[in-house]
Amino acid sequence: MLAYIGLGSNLKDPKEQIKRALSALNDNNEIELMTSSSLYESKPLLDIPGPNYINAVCKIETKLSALDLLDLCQEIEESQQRVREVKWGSRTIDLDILLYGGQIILNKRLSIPHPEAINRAFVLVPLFEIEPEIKVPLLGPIKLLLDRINKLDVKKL
Ligand code: ROI
Repeated sequence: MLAYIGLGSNLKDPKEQIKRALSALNDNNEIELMTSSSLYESKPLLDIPGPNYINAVCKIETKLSALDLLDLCQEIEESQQRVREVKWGSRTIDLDILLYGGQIILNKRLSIPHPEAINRAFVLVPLFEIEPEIKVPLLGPIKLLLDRINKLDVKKL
């Protein structure tokens, strides 16, 4: 299965956090890391006070189920001592499964396509960089999704 994961960090050397998480994905036997986007910098969403975020998106090939992939993402978050005191608060590392094949998944632990992330510039811009022709289930071609948002919100590093 092809899947896309969004990564974000705004604490404790964010660029290093993203790189560590990408290596952890790559080191896993059940995952082949196919591509990762450039790093992008943006202000915290909704102008919530805090350091700027670094974000990236990667494309993986995996035989893991969506829920097993979620477990793995959460293990990686924990191994990087994720701090997340409050919802919308700063965090050392965040891994979101954005897309899992063309599947639509809705259960207690997982909503795919990721309902919030997939509308955000810091996800759409790096996803477009690595997969300009992708169609997001339920939502359509990424090109059209990008046209609706303000791409100036993110700066390519
Ligand atoms: N803001 C930005 N710019 N990037 C993120 O990855 C991010 N992640 C979050 C919230 C707190 C919503 N804000 C963010 O979870």
